[in-house]
Order: sequence, then structure tokens, then C-alpha cells
Amino acid sequence: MSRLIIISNRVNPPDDASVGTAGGLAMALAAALREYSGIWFGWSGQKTESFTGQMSMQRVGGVTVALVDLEEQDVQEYYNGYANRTLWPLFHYRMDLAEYERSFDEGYARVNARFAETVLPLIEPDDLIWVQDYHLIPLARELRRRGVANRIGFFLHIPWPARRLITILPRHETLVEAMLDYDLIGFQGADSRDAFGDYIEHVAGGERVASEGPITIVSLNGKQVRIGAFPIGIDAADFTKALESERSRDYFTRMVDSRAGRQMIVGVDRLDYSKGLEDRFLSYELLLSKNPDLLEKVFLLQVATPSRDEVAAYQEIRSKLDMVSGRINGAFATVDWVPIRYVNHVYRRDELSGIYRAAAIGLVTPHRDGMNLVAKEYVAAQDPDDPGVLVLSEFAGAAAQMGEALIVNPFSREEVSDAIRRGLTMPLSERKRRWEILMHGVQEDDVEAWRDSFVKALEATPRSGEAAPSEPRSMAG
Ligand code: GDG
Repeated sequence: MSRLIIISNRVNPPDDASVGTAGGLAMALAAALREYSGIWFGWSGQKTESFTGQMSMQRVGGVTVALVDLEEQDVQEYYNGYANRTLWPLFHYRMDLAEYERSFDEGYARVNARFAETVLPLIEPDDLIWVQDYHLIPLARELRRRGVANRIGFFLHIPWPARRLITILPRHETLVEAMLDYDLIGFQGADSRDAFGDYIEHVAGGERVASEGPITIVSLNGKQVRIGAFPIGIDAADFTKALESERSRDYFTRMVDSRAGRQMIVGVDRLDYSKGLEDRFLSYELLLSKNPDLLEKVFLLQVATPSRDEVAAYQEIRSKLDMVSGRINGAFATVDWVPIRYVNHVYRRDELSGIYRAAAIGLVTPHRDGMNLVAKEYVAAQDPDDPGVLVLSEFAGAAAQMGEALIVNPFSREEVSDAIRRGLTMPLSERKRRWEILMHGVQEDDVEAWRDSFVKALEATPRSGEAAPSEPRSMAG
């Protein structure tokens, strides 16, 4: 088996999979590297006076990591700038929030070149290289410039936007052309894969050459690249194990006690404008005002972990949510009932699992999301004999796999409010039927299946000059 070199912006393997506070991506990548031997390379999260390219190698949670520090200017232009103020909003359909500054572009290109230069000595000829996410789109181009002929794959965790949106990005052609230096590009779903294919065909003047299963081959300027849908999953087995822990049970009991006979609705999100939290609060407010019988009978627990707080749009959404939750609580609360418990703490994974299990509704209503792992975690945490109901945005990648959830348009407060009401009163037999199908999917399409299908597809990709083990069917005719 080839070694796997994973390259991502941040490197943060959890110390212990069941208790860590790392996000979904980190969990998935750590699991990938525990199975395949290899190295995880990326930014340490630390800043240095001037960039040296010196790596610190460590073993964390059974994974070898290689970390590099970045300069303040790199962090501002590449991470807070191009990645989080240009690409993130645009790819989440928030062109009103996307900022275009040439210095961001330059910082993005510089850090990608620095990553390539630094990781180069670690790469051996047979290694598979797997680059993660929107921070590192041009990395393959920088590696090829330095003579790397290995197979290089890329996975985009966020949506690839429709072609009319991506063309808003200044110098979008350069960004997309650089992607042709990958051998395999993975997206969360067919939507994003097809939007990328559309761009190649209708904007860049290339073509779709062939397709087989989830993989399409596109060609541009004499180069061919495989693009595919590889929906990411959670470590369902590990999540189930976490539920058996004492801490998870404690949290479950604590929530049941504090519910005091009321029904609980739960939301867990990074505090990000893409997650649709303001609309979620307003939908819940509508639920309360339209259904007086629910007053004092339900509450919403929203865990929102602060993130990217150096970016102004994140400070704004945070104050907005403080205001809206405060207003709703002020209007509806009684001496012994608070309708929204709005919490900015970070919880351990085992604690979260107990919290999810105590909730009658999992409320997952992002305006846009590549996948959304919270939807899958909520399902994995349910009691098979008395499962809760998942209310899920049609604009989360997860909706394509989780049709048994109550699928809603997160922009329609009425729809969301009606779905919550329906979930709260759904008969046990229907809850069980829906949950069993959802749970089966969460277990089958777990993070291991995601990793294996991507890595196998990358292994099966011919290196330039090699014949493919089996060529996909031609699209001609
Ligand atoms: C990106 C894409 C895609 C949240 N609060 C706490 C906590 N979390 C964990 C959740 C979940 C993860 O963070 C969030 O994952 P999501 O998938 O929901 O969202 P993003 O962070 O935006 O992730 C997304 C994902 O990449 C993977 O490809 O699904 O579409 O945007 O695992 O549980 N974890 C802990 N404490 C918290 O307080 N321990």
C-alpha cells in the first residue's frame, strides 16, 4: 500500500477520537491516516516573525504530523483574506460578503508556494498526495512546478458554486486551470461535480470526455482530470462507542433532568453565516407565535462555537445572534422557562453525543453547506427505541443522502416552523421508520467508506504516460 500524504490548511488530529473537540474534517483525516501510514502536513496555527519553512514533526493521536508556522501577513492575506473573505462567502452563495483584494490573491499564491516548497522533501516517489479544501486549490500546480510527478488528489469540502457565480471571481480562469494539475478532484455531491463540469465545458471551453459511476473525465488544454462525487461521512462506529461512555450518559441524564418534561430542539454549528442561524431563530420564533400550545412545552438549545472571529462578517453575525436570541427570550420567557438556550461554549464530542440523544428534533438549517456532519451525528446519537426527528435544509449536501429527514427550505420560516411542529408530534412508528433508513445510510456511507473510495479512485488514476487500469466509458455518441 502506498503512503498517504495529506495536506490541509490546519493540522489538528484529535488526541482521542471519542473525547476530542476537533471538527468533522479533522476527525475524518485522522481516521484516514491511522489506516494508511503517512504524514499530515499543514499550518501549525502559530505565527512566526519571518517564514523559515522549518517543520516540526510530531506524533499526535497515532498520526505523524508535520507543522509549519506562517507569518502574520500570510495569515491575514491567505487565511483571513482569500480563503475566508473571498472564497468561503462566494462558494456559499454570499456574493454580498465576498471581498476581492489583489493582496489576498498574492498572499494565497505565496502560501501555496510555501506549502509546496516545505513539504517537497517529505514526498517519496510512490506516495499518494491528498490535498484538502479551498485553502489549497493551486497546491498541485506548485508541486508540479517543483517536479512532483506523484498522483495528487484534491477534495473540496465546501460547495462548488454554479457557473454564473464562480465567474464573478476575478481571475477565476487561473484558479480553475491550476486545478487541472490534480489527477482526481472530489466533491461532496453530484451537484458540485456537475457545476464544475459545466464551468469546464461552458466557460473554459473544455469538454466532458467520459463518465463511469460517480466519476467524470473532463479535458481542457490537452489535460484530462477525473472529477467525482465522494460524499463525506462520520465515524459512525466511534460515535456509537462515545454514546456508551460515562460522560455521554451523564450529559444525556443532565439534559433529560433539565428538560423537565419539555421537548428539546437542538442545533450545533460553528458560528458561521452559512449555517442560517438567524433564520433558524426567526423560524423558531414563528413556531412559538403560531402555536401557543407549545409555549413552555419546548425549548431550543443552540450550541454555536465561535469561529474565524478575526473576520468582520463573523463578528457581525455573532452580535446579530446575541440580539435576536435576546429579543426572542425577552418576548417569550417566563419565570421558569427560557425558549432559547444559546450557548457559545465548545463541548467534547462525548458530551455532544449525550446532548443530541436528548433532543426530540435535530435542527440543521444551513443556507448552504458542502455536506454537514452534524445532521449525521444527530442521527447516529438517537435511541433506536425512541428516535428524534431530523429537520434538514435542502441546501446541505447531506440532503441528497438523507431523504427520510424532514427536508426544508431554510429561507422559508413557515416551512421550517411547520416541519418542527410536525417532528414534535410525529408518531413513534414513523419516527422509527425514518430513523432506521437514515441510520443505515450513516453507517454504510461512513468516513471510512469516503476515504477508501477516494483513495482507491486516486490509486486507479493513471499517471501521465500510464494506461488506466480500466478506462471509463466514453461519453461520445
Ligand atoms: C466543513 C463544511 C462539511 C461543532 N461544535 C462543536 C463541535 N462541532 C463539530 C460538529 C461537527 C463539526 O464540528 C462541524 O462539521 P460540519 O460538517 O457541520 O461543518 P463545517 O465545520 O462547516 O465543515 C461541511 C465538513 O467540512 C466536512 O467535509 O460537512 O459542509 O462546511 O463534527 O460536531 N465539536 C465539538 N464541540 C463543539 O462544541 N467537539
